Amino acid sequence: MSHEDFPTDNQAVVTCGLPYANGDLHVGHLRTYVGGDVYARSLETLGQQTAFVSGSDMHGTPVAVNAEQEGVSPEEFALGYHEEYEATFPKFNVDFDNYGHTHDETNTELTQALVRELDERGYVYEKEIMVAYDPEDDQYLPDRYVEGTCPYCGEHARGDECDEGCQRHLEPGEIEDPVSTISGNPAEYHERTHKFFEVSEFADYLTEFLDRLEGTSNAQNQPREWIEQGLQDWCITRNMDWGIDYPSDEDAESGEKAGADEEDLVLYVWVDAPVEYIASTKQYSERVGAETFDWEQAWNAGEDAEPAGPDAGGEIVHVIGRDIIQHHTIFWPAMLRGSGHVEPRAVMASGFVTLGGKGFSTSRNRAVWADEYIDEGFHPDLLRYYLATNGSFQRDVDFSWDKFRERTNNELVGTVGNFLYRSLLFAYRNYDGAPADVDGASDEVESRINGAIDDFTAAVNDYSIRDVGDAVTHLAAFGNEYIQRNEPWQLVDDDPEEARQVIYDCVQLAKAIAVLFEPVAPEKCERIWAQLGESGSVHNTTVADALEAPDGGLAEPTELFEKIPEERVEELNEKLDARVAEATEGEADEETEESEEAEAADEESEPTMTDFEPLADERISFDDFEDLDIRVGRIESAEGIEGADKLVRLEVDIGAETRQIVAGLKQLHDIDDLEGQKVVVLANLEKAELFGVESNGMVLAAGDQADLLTTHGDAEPGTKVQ
Ligand code: B3M
Ligand code: ZN
Repeated sequence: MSHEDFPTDNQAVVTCGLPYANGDLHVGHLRTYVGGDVYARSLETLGQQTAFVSGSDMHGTPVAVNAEQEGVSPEEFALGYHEEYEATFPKFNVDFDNYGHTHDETNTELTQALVRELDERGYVYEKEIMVAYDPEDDQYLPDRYVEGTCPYCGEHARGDECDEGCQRHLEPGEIEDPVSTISGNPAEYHERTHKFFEVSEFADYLTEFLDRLEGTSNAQNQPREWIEQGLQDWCITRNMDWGIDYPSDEDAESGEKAGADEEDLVLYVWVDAPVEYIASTKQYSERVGAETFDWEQAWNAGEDAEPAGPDAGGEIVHVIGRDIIQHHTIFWPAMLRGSGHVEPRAVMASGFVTLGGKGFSTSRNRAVWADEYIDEGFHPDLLRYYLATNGSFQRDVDFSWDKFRERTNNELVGTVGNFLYRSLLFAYRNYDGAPADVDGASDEVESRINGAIDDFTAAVNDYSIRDVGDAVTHLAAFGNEYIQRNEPWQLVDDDPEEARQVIYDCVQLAKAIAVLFEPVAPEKCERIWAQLGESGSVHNTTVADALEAPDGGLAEPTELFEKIPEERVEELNEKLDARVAEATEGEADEETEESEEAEAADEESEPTMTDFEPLADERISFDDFEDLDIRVGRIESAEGIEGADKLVRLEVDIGAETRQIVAGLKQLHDIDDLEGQKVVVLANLEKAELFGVESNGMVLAAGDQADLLTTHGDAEPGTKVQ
């Protein structure tokens, strides 16, 4: 790995957290997979050699408990969902180079080899611990087979995690008042010998690792706290038979089934699940050949590998949900380090998705299911755009059909689609393609495209897929402004040469949009590519192609995106409400909001919390605060900005002067109501340009809806806020 900017000369591996093979996928789940796919495609667009891999998580008690409740074997149960996922991801253009599962031979072998390596290097020891046991059913009760009281906060908790209280990972034997989730019988604690991985040995290493780690800031800050609180060693075996057997010494030589003599001792699911990242890369390598992608080089998984230095191997980027940060920034890097593998370069941890402001609830059918979305006839790229660009990756996003419609209609239809259609149609009708006899794009357009490439590259290096999308919508908004300003429909008669230049520029912009928007909207961009008469697939292009001369010939343009009518949204909202009502029919009327939340929180690894971004860890000094020049202002005038769905150009009186400020306010505020309002302005923010308009300061507002801050007394414009 390097810490150089992308693209580097190394191979990159982008992974997505493995979905537990135990239920249908909904829009909430798709955020991580769409995010990973957009990121992997963006790296490729920068020219970075990349493998994009994942697989289904087949083992563990989440799967075993559900299978038992349905009366089928865990293998049959999990394989069914695995096949469903394998078929669902491509429907959203989530295009893994390899999608495996944790129960296959590759993962079994690599997991056992990795554990053996940890053992040989002295990081594994045995310890007697108390394990919950159901005497009536004669069954051990690991993890989610047991529930009880959290020893740390006293809340009701699952055996492996305090999901309703303090969110801690719980080790076997920790939960108090244990009860079987299968039979409801009270459990006893029995003493059993288990294997422990010495995570505590890695505290210093992990502290340094976190300083190097890139990605979203939540993935760096939270684990620092856990390390400070002291790391516990980690029990890596379980008393059950569904899972990968703990490798015994003899197995290494004889290759026989491991652990036969140990009573049903398998590896904890969180040991073999992340190894699937390596296994899936290996399967990809084996399919395409090591010349194309060398998994061993990427993961540095040579048999005699010493602990790999921070610079060894490929660029590993893990894309996950924020509920599994601890596993990816503490346990997994320690496992990699302790077995001679490469450390991750970055962890991108996404926020959850809520539905109309509330949590998804699969038992109440309060969800937009992945298949349902497709069956409703919506194009996958619309949802990709929504999920990828609706807020920063680490924040929670809300999905609602209303917002989905609004963003599709304003941004995809109004900005991107509109520019492409009007300019390509003009070119097709007047010149039968890109105008000939033009000596390349104008300086202005070339520099705009270069600017978009710079923004795109910076976005990838900031791990911000939202900025990847924004780089393109801004370029399209510029295109609309450019064509409007130059009025080629007038120029065709007045100045035909100039008209040819303007339209050539527009075709060049369209080509650049196709190249740079492919990571977010791959299928739609293939269509633009075909309309542009370009050969091959836009998937195989890189940023440099954005400035290559257009092919010349054009196919007859058609509209790329369609507006979603308001009635459609009403219909979809009604359907959802009816479904929730049906699912909850017969439930007591007096059911409170609280119990709904508790029920929602009970869902398996579901994004259910409508919480806020965590409070910033780092304190700033009073001096730092004093550096902010915050003033009372009064809005003198307000007008919308063409091509931007939320932005408003304001003239704001801040006492000493009147400033032009661009603010995203249209979500909540009517433009006509803004004039005369008192606002709070950060006056010494550096200037920025938004949609081609200079913004000189920032108007403060709360939340995604941009609820404007104001004053309540008679503070005049210019008054300092302190
Ligand atoms: N199967 C899913 C979860 O806990 C879990 C992820 C494994 S990633 C290696 O959200
Ligand atoms: Zn707790």
